[in-house]
Amino acid sequence: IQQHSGYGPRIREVRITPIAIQDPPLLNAAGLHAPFALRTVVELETEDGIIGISEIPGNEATNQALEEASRLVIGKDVYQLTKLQQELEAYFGKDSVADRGDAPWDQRKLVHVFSALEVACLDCIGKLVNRPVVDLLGGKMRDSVPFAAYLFFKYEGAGGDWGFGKDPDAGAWEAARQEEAVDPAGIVKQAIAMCKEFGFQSIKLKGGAFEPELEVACMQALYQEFGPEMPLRFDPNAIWKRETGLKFGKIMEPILEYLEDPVRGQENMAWLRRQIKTPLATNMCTTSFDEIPSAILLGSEDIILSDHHFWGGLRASMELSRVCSVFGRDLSMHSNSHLGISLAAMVHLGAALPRLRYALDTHYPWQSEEIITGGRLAFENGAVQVPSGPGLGVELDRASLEKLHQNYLKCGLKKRDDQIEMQKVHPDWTFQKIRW
Ligand code: GKR
Ligand code: MG
Repeated sequence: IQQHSGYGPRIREVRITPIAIQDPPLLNAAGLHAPFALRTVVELETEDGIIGISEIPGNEATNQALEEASRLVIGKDVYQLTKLQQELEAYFGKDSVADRGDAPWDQRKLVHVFSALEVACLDCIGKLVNRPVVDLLGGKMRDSVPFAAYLFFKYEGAGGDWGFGKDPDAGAWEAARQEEAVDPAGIVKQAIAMCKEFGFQSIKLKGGAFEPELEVACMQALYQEFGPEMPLRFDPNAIWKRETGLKFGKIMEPILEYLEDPVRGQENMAWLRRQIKTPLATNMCTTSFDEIPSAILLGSEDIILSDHHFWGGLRASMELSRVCSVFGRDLSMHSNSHLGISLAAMVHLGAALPRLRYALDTHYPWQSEEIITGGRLAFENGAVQVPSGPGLGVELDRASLEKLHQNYLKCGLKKRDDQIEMQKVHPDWTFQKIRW
């Protein structure tokens, strides 16, 4: 069979810009967020001057792989995505399941590289055919995509140059975002402020930072405050032992919409899932197609929290939705600290999914900066309208990109390491993948 080499516009240039964005001191199972979160912005320019963009988590090793990948990508037709993926795999090989690492976030390199290139190509294709990305994924199933309030335990501080200090000029939510939240009263206050600002209609609390008793008391306080109409989720990032998952899973059974990664690994998740009624969700134990057979065999989760940044792009996430529906699983979305290019891509995907039962995760309220023209994307009643312009429907603001790139150069961070940040506050603290 003759290989089709394609005849769409070819990629002339790939630009990779690491940026650093202000991030408050948020706590999680692996430690503390640094004052700056890293992202990487990728631009693909075609020979006829069309520019496609994407955004992925920032990491020096991934950026180096992206630089290497650009050499393979130059001269390729933007439409030939499957072939492009095959060529990248032939050159780099594939990430292994173990490459994901034990931290709450995914540390694989190549999945991020491919996702960055795929989303930028889809942005180009959308611009070429004058259609939004959602239409390239099968069309719009909803006009806006609902997100959940994503609460964090945190130390006082605005992050960025303010560090643990506060920006005195901040407005309502911006001021609330800087407050300490280490107990039920602080978490409830954070939830009220975030829901008031963005209109969220589901709430997730990131746990794994304190003893289960305290964190579960926070969930109970949220339930008291918002009542049974507000869906609640809790995510300790797999730091609990089986018995802890069972004890607190049972206690939270009456108040949770779902429980996210209470325990580590598919076997432990499957064990717990057999004993409690609450649906289990994951962005940690089933994170690639290679893990689907064992996930189904064992029955490790009810909901897969996809993330186009590490599931291999937007089309792969659509394929995952089909797999989920075949096996009676739901699909929703995971997030990390991010800006508007990622949010736009998440919204296009969320809008294209045939079934969307659960509001998606987003860290967006924790960020204050932007790299897209027109400023930050708006939430209405907790949802974001699907951008209607061609491609992702968002454009790079070059002045902001440059400013945030300067932040990257100044802050000196090269990859996310929450343990190091935590040790600046508690020198003896070490990450334990199962703590309680
Ligand atoms: O931002 O600290 C964080 C989160 O813990 C993040 O890294 C996780 O990947 O949001 C994520 C999750 O749902 O596990
Ligand atoms: Mg999670």
